[in-house]
Amino acid sequence: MKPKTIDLIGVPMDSGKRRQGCLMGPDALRTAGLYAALSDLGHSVTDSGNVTPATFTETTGSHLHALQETIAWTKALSDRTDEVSLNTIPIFMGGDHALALGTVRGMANAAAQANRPLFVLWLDAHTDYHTPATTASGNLHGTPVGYVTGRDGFDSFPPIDHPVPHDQIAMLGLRSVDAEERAAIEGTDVTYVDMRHIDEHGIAKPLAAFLARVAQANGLLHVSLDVDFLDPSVAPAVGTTVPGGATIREAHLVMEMICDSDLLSSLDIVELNPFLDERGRTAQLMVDLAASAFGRRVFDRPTRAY
Ligand code: 4U7
Ligand code: MN
Ligand code: MN
Ligand code: MN
Repeated sequence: MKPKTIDLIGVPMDSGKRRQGCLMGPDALRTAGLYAALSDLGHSVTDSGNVTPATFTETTGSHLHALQETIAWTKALSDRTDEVSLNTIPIFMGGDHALALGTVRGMANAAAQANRPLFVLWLDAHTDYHTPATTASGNLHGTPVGYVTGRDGFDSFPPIDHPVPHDQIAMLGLRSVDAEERAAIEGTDVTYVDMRHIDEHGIAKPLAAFLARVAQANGLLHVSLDVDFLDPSVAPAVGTTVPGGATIREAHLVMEMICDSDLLSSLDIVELNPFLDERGRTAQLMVDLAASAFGRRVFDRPTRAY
């Protein structure tokens, strides 16, 4: 992989759900050595510090948790992402998954400016396809895909000028989908790949097909990596544990294939809750996965004969 310019952007955001702790995520990723892991691979890395939202006044009486705070973060993050030059790959160090309301909205605007289609790879146990009207938990980290695809009901959020078309989204690792999400997403062209499909056919096939479509369309690729994509036995530092997730090797393979495609234009690492971690192992795993996406290999090519 050719040397890249990478911008580490901390997003100490915790408003997307009630269980707190993701605000420590950026510092846990720093402590686990994200900067050094990427610069040791020959990339030019900057740590731009943390984003802060504008001031907000929380309203009460809504079934949505921390609505105003999440709106403030969405504005701050889409403005920050709008600024990113397409020659730089931002890595958004979360923070919970509600940060993707802002990062994906911002990347969709940046892609539209450059006249290129934005593709989104969603690595998650969940589809995160709720709207404020359908979420039963009221936790907005379950809504970013609903928002960026232009679903109704996000009234006080910044308007979606460039909805991401459903057929430019692939979700891998699914195993917890609410009835309303399932009903809404089944009629769309989203590529949704659940764990059963991965068990049966492997993770490489659907990913290779998606990456080929991105390349074919000269698209930008935003990858959103939710810690709960992985099985909680190997990635315990997450509030929403769902058993039966991706293995360490499946996750590395995804990252290695993303690297080989040379298509990655932005990355979220989200839902890391260091308060729930075991001696930093989940933070370390996330750093190692990021390194795989940026070229870390045992060998550059397989052995010739065996
Ligand atoms: B995450 C959930 F009900 N669907 O809406 C909800 F199962 O960013 C979970 O993927 C959402 O971790 C999980 O609260 C959001 C629940
Ligand atoms: Mn998620
Ligand atoms: Mn999830
Ligand atoms: Mn979660």
